[in-house]
Amino acid sequence: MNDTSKYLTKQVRDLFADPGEIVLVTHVNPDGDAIGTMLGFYWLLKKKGYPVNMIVPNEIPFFLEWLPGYHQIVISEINHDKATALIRNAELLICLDFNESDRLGDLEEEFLKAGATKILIDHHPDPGDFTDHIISFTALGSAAELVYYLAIELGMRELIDKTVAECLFTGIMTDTGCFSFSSSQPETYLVVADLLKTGIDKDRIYMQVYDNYSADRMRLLGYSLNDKMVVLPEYRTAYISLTEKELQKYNHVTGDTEGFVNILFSIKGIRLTALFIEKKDHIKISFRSRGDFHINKFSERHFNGGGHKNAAGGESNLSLEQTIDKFVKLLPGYAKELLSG
Ligand SMILES: [Mn+2]
Repeated sequence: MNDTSKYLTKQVRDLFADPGEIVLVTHVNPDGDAIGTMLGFYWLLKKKGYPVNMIVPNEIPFFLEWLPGYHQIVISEINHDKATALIRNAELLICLDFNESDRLGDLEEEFLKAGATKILIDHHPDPGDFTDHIISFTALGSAAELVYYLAIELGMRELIDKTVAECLFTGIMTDTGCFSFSSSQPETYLVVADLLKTGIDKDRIYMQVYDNYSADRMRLLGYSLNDKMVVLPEYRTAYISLTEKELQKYNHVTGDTEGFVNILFSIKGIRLTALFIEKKDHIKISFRSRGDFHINKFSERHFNGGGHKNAAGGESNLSLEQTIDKFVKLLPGYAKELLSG
């Protein structure tokens, strides 16, 4: 092991010499990067011979189910007692792909109470101060790419086999929208090249993630675009909203609305997109932007959310109509930013 690590500090590297019980956690509504990163790291640590477990706060989208180790992940929403016990017994708690403790959902309290040494491994801007160590690299397009670099610095290069590579590739692919954004750094492709050398079938991975939907989901997409899409050319904005009832009508399952918010950029000139989903007790919002419009700051200020410069989540406790009304009324205040460039 060298001492010229770019991504790891010596203290964190030392923690991995003899870590004891490791528990990996990721954020609510986990996406391809959250799960790919978690599983990639899980297999690395397991192959190294370390005791390791994984927890997510809530349901994982079905299109990630084929990933190796998927069924080893403890879902707190379903098995809260087990998740709690794992957190209590952990010696090393590792947070992957998120930057604030409230992203842990119903695990937050238990996590903050836990006596374990805590490490944050992430690529979102402005990481909160809730762990003992922070490994945060916001220039990276995915947490999976960061875990690849950490593996190298931890001397685990030879442990990156096909299983690990499938997981990390999935994280990089999904968080860069198949290399369409957040993937301008040449290094990302070197990582991908190295992962491909393990013999993974990237076309199969693509199909399993993106070409795996039900006919109902396609009909929901058609309905959303035809009946529910609102375009506001004067603010270069487009959005879709869906009620619980509408989702039920199309037999919605977690992951079905994945990608809806990005499709809206196919419209010429659009700079800001949003998807409003009615949940039992709140409205879940996905925001996307193009160019220099910092959607994470917008969401943080108005919708209790956060994320990346061009992709962020948010939520609202108002009704669906009130939430949309609030959103639309905010746009004139941002007209200058939305219309410039
Ligand atoms: Mn990510």
